[in-house]
Amino acid sequence: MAINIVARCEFSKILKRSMKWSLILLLGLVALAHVRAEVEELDNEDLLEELLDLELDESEEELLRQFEEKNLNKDVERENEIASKLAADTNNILNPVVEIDPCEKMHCGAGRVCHLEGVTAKCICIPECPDEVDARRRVCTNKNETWPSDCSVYQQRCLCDTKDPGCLNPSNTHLHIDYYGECHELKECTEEEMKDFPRRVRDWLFNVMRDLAERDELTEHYMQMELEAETNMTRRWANAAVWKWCDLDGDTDRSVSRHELFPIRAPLMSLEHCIAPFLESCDPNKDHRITLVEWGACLGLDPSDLNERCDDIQKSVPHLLG
Ligand SMILES: *[C@@H]1O[C@H](CO)[C@@H](O)[C@H](O)[C@H]1NC(C)=O
Ligand SMILES: *[C@@H]1O[C@H](CO)[C@@H](O)[C@H](O)[C@H]1NC(C)=O
Ligand SMILES: [Ca+2]
Ligand SMILES: [Ca+2]
Repeated sequence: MAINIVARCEFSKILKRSMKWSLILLLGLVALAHVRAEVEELDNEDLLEELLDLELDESEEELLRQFEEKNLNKDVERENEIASKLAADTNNILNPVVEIDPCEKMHCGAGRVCHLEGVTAKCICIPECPDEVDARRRVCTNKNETWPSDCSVYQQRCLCDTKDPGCLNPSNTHLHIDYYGECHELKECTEEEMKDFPRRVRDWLFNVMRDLAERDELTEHYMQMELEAETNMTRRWANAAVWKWCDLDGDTDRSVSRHELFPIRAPLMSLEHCIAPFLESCDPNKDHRITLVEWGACLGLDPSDLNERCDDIQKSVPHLLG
């Protein structure tokens, strides 16, 4: 994080001096710092997916895929953004005519990459996933099978979707990630642990919000809510709770469905064995939707402290130049 901030400051200074070669080096540094920050996030904070005994129908599955992809694409998009800035700069210096890459505007989704056939851009199944030696990259699927990485799961699903010989089992068209980490017997959450859990989630949510604010990755609207949370203790947990609830509500129907919980459930499952029962407890009327009042209640917050203040623009575009 510190590296990131330092890199950004340095970056704008150097930009002013128009030292283009340093700039290119620096972009590399920003990219590196960014990747580090992302890895940290995955390790300790970016926690969440689905455990709830899911019986998925096709449309739910599609929704789930979109969530998986959104998570995955966040990293890829950022890297691409940095890479294309770098490319643009290099081009301006070396070659004023910028070539248009037909793949640049192509969004292929998880497990797929853009491939040029002559001048035609096509999405194909990713030919090779990086060799993963880090056990923390392993994922557990809905079939309770451990795969080496999320990439390998998406790749397999793509191979089955396209009836490629690399498809190991036709049912793998329905393969998805249940949680990050190896499949294992899920430990039971004791009553004692559960009692303390809402407080821990509150803390965690506030810390995530603060962290995003420091990295300038919240919209102006949520920046204001974060500022309020910093300066007013009574608003601290409530604002973080409202922000996360709005953030999870991807289709902005003002309720969080089971599948919209994916981005917090999947990464947290292996780290926090209470997350599944906790999220269950957030839907006491079992209608599969979590309202803001239900969300607040399961976090131990008073409904009168919760103002439904969602930003209409759901996601800010992270600005590279601060
Ligand atoms: C999933 O697999 C793990 C390890 O292979 C096993 O310990 C666990 O009991 C399995 N879970 C279920 C629900 O079958
Ligand atoms: C803090 O927030 C509470 C609840 O919204 C409000 O009543 C109070 O006036 C605020 N305090 C300050 C110092 O802004
Ligand atoms: Ca929703
Ligand atoms: Ca409900």
